[in-house]
Amino acid sequence: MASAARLAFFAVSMVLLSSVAMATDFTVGDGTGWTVDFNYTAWAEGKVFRVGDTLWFNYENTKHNVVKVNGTQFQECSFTSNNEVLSSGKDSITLKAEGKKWYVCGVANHCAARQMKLVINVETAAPAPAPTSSAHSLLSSVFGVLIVAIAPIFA
Ligand SMILES: [Cu+2]
Repeated sequence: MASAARLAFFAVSMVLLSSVAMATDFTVGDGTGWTVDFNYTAWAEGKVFRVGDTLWFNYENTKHNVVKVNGTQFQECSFTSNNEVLSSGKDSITLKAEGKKWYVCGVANHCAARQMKLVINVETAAPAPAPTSSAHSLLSSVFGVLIVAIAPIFA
């Protein structure tokens, strides 16, 4: 029984480990980065952004920046000195709350004329995923072992 109990403990540990929510890092524009004439709407399409995930903006900081704006400012490509501006060239933004987030480039006409604008919808943090198939099959096999180990006791 001792080894079966150890196996069961191991299986439960594996399931617990696999249910730790995984945060995702997104590089905006992937290999292209944050630059002019790239369709960030298309880039964001189909991606699921969740609280805890991180956006990375990679760009030449002499040519671009990242301005956090609201929906109206996003539509109009207008913002004020009150808007937060990131300008390191390698900026990370960890998504802290649900809802829409808007980012534009504040340089020249990059927002209005060169597509440097990104809107995403942030969803709740990832729910604990179902056990992965490997952990699941491990668990099943451990139950199998347990039953085999226990069955003789009741036989
Ligand atoms: Cu720009």
